[in-house]
Amino acid sequence: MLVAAAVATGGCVLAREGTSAPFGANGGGQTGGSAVTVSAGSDGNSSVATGGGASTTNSGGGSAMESDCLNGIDDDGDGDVDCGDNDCVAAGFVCLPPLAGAASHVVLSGDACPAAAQPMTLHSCDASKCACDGQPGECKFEVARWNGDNCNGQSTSSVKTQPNCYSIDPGLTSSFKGTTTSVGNASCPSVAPDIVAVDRGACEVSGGACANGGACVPAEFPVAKACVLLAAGSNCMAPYDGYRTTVYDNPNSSCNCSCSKVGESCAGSVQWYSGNQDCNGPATGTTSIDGQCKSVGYLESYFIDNVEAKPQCQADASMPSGEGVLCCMNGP
Ligand SMILES: [Ca+2]
Ligand SMILES: [Ca+2]
Repeated sequence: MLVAAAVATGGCVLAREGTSAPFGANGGGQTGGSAVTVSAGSDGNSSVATGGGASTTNSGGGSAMESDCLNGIDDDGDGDVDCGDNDCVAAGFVCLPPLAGAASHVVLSGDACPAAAQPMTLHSCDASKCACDGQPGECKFEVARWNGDNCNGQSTSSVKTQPNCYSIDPGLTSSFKGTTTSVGNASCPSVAPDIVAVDRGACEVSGGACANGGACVPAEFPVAKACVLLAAGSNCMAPYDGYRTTVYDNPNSSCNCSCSKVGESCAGSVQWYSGNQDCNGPATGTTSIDGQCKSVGYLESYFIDNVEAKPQCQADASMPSGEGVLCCMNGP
């Protein structure tokens, strides 16, 4: 939007240069006066102009001043526009660096917009407010038991694949080793369908022109907070690579939460009992099924607990339209 405005005022520049061409001869005062009128009307930023010195100085014929550093117009007809004119540099105006492909310069303001910037609609969705309710899935497992420590040689008991209580008669010192395989049916339903979009407090910069294509802004402008608005999916490039966030200019939509499963992993354990053959009472100990040999000491029975897959869920938030990327020099 801002670029479009700059282009539009560029058209005014051309018209302006035409009228100011004869200014060196004798009609300088008059063309200078009409120039100020054109610039104020086309830009609306006359409040930030450096003053009414333009027409006065122009009529002086030779020591003209750039009267408005934010209008994209070469007010004094010396061929230099806004920040490209030393008059504006001397008055403290600075350039926000340009970035190829940027639709607008933007500043994130916690309060009122600074000079040369106006409120604009940019919302964001906070994915951290979306939540997923991970539902466990099934796992297959194989658990083997050896008499004695260290799982040496072929396993003593047959490989177990079902959750159950298994007894040993007589009780013996044992070691276990087991593996798990996820079936893949863990799931990640969303439990927060909609959240309110957050107003980013964005202000669109309507600064003047810079010779390098940037935006000319007053010295007090918070340059370090400057951002550019790029098309959805864009990467951030220096110097606007300190902070990247997805934003939306659709103010009427709430954020849609969604969840995706990025993986799942199995967890299960073997509990053993040294005082009975029925897996009764509190377990003497427990060990995880993780592919490692576990030497557990004397036992009379063991129980393979429910082995289930826990999903890894990722919450996402999005709005249906108006997506863009805000790239900033620094964080908000
Ligand atoms: Ca100007
Ligand atoms: Ca000029």
